[in-house]
Amino acid sequence: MVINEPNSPPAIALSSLAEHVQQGLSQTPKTLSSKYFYDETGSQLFQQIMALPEYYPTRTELAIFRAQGAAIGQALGAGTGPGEPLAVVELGAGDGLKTKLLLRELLAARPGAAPTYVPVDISPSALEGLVATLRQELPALPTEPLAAEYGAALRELATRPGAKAVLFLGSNIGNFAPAEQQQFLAALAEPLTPADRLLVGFDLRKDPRRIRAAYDDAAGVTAAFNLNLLRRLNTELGADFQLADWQHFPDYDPSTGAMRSWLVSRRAQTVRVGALGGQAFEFAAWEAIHTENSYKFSLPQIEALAAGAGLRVVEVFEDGNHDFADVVLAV
Ligand code: AVI
Repeated sequence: MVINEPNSPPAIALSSLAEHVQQGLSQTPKTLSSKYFYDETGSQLFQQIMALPEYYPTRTELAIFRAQGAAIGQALGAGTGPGEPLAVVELGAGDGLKTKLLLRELLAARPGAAPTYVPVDISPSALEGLVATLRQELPALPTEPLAAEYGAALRELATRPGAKAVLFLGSNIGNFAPAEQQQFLAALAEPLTPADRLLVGFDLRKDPRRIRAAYDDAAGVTAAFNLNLLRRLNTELGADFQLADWQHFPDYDPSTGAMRSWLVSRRAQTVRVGALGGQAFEFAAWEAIHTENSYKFSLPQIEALAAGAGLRVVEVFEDGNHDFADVVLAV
């Protein structure tokens, strides 16, 4: 987008981040997307979150893969002969820690026809780290990393020939608003053939206090992760957010499964954004910016979501506590 104002010298070409901030902070309630959490600092903070005692999803999904990795690997390759090429496309791969377990299973089950791993992530630094560890740990695995947003991953799926196993783990699906969850699954399903498989990780509904604590850890790492978004706007867009004037606030609604995070303004204040020509945004005392959804699901809800996206549930893998589910889907 280009803004041309009368008498203003050169037009300002806005980055997508600047455009997003202009739109998000002009609406009511104000909102910024969690997809912008993941600059280098944000990705590092997310790594720390995944190791926090309160943040159970990552270690629970890892436990599912450790206990049932062989069966999951089999379910993913079930539509494809062992000699046929298979691409494992992972959206939001991050450090790939959990996926390596599945990749090992697929490599062992397909001698002479190693799957090609296509990790897609918005963070180039996270991908670089992942590719470096894969080279050491799984040297036989052909890897084609893609530093891009989910839209590019969908295009990759639509154009890549051959059988595919698509991974969308970690309950990343919960970061979408409900209407978008179905739309996104439908877009993932669109290019798939009946031989392809989709594996989606869903964080399940549970004790609301445990859920809220996972997003409000005692060490304050999740607060730093949320606040890092404002630091990023200061650094990249020349905004003047005073971080001490903002408070991380998570809230969980057990009636809808909506886990939401906010940044709350501790006082009335004006923030200017250099990249928007110094545009000012007013915040009332205790006004909130919505920054993240992390929806939690029930199994019937997952079935309905899949059906609405044109997918059928092939198999469900859960931990013994029913905290998390990895669901194999097919068209
Ligand atoms: C990446 N995503 C699934 C995480 C979640 O649980 O929504 C991001 C996160 N936000 C706060 N803690 C973790």
